[in-house]
Amino acid sequence: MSMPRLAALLLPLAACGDPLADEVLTSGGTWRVSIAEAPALGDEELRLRVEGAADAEPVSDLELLVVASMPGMSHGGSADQAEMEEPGVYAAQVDLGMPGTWAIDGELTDGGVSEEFTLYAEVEG
Ligand SMILES: [Cu+2]
Repeated sequence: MSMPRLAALLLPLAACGDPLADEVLTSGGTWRVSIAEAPALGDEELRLRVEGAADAEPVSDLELLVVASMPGMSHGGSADQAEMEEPGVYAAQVDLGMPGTWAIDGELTDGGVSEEFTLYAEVEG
């Protein structure tokens, strides 16, 4: 495929919302998820912060499934069940083995409510 055609395919994606958001609302609008601290290259732990979208209070005892992958590349992608470290802070096992932009896909579950999110972590080389 020629470069101009490739660029034309990618442009609509880039224009759709903020593609590099490090803080997002979950799919049903119940929670706000953000990167708790910028991860470093090779980090095996990624900390996410989860707050109620309405009250900005830390949310405890959620189930959180996290998958880190690099968009357009074949590495990453194994899911981990995150552990709550303190109210509103969850740590997931990931292997951020390459500098660049990582997509963090997650699913939060609280009883019968399950919502998804995607945010992005910038890993410095
Ligand atoms: Cu990569």
